[in-house]
Amino acid sequence: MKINDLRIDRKRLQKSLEEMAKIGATPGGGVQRLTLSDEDKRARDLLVQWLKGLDLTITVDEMGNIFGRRGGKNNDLPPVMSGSHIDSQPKGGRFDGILGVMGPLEVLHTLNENKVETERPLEIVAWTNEEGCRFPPAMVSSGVWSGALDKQWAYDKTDVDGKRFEDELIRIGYKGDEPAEKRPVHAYYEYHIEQGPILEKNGIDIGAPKGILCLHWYDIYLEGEANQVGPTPMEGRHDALCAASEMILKVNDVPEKMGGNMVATVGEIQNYPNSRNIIPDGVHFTVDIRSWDDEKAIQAWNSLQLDFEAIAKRRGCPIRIEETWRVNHAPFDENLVQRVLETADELGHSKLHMVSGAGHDASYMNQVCPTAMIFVPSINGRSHVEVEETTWEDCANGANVLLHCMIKAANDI
Ligand code: HGY
Ligand code: MN
Ligand code: MN
Repeated sequence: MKINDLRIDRKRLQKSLEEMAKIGATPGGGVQRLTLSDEDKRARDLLVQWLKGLDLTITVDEMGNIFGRRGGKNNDLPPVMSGSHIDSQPKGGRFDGILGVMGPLEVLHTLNENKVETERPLEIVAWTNEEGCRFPPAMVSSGVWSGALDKQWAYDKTDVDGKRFEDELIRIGYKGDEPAEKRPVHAYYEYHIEQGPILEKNGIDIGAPKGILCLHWYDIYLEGEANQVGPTPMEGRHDALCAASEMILKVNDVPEKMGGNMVATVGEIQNYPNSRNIIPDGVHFTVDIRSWDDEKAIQAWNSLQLDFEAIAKRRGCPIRIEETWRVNHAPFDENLVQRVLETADELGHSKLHMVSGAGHDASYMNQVCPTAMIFVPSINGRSHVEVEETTWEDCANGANVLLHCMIKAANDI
């Protein structure tokens, strides 16, 4: 068969996604595969089994990143790599991340069965802890691998139950020996659902992001004064939850205050002692700010800090702020992005040059090698929810674009 006529096996891709969706399946039709959980382990074991079935050389590194390598004619050349993540949000969807692992798996399967040889080796990767919900921050393992984050700092991160990242990695048997250190990669493609409404709204098959917004994460801790809600007058209370409430609305207002092209969200909050007849004396909440303009995101944060300090002072609730994590916006390699657009064209798909509001491991890979992404539509623009959905046809379309982008890149000399 001529290379240009190669297509992935749509049914096999669908079946692999359906198999993975059974691991951590939730009653609402989504998945819960929190990073380094038993469900994550089962999905990893299944992936490794499938990688072995394709005769790939498998390595697991110190961060639990799983690599599968398919040799080329010249194995001294840096590989073409494609991957994403297996872990999910607490009530996540059946496509976020896993499509970007099953896609390249299907690509390699298609190349094997058609006995296609490429100049360069090809590698599939499943990055540990892309979501960052159990162990903040997100994309931590591609961050360590790319040299942007410190391995020990990541190892010492704890979840709400105080379990350490490294201990959980050992517990599930995926703390590998391979150093989690960058090495030359010729091109990195990440295949992912859009997780937003744009492609569907415009009736477009394939998205080619020009890059990913910056992501800034902060943690805010407030101290109040607990007391019986009945006898304690309103005057003179130090109610940590009221202080937090005022701050949370400031977060919601800051994008407009900064002139737009920004999102800011409080997604997580813990309130203590969280009893209906005790005035709260402790609150922790998170802040997530994203923009294409790194500087503007920092200005937004500086403005919020001033607001927070003033509210904390007025309410007599001492505040502690942690600047948890920042990753700059990631402008992708223009040649690789152009290749996605051209390949979509060649395959007869409509395509759109856009921006990714969601963070991906490609944010860090973009710091160490030429990087681009391939998006397919999210039905109703929903993601990080159990109803996350992409049609099987769209899944196949994106995988075919990935197939030909990888072949072209693997034959670049
Ligand atoms: O936060 C994100 O956008 C990604 O899901 N980690
Ligand atoms: Mn994802
Ligand atoms: Mn996600």
